[in-house]
Amino acid sequence: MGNLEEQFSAADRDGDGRIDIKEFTAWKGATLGRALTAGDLDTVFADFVGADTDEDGTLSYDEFRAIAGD
Ligand SMILES: [Ca+2]
Ligand SMILES: [Ca+2]
Repeated sequence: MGNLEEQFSAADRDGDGRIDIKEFTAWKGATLGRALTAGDLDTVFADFVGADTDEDGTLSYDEFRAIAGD
């Protein structure tokens, strides 16, 4: 995987500068390199909600960085 900006760009498939839950789920699957299980999806959804600090239903770069960064 590349740096965090590259990961954000890769995750933001429609290029609108925000990562929605579908994009986040797809990115997690790509990161794990396998299909997500039902248990994975629960975790991914919890991560997404926890990361969405302004509760607008999408992740900005800063919000993404907070969970995907080092
Ligand atoms: Ca997007
Ligand atoms: Ca947000």
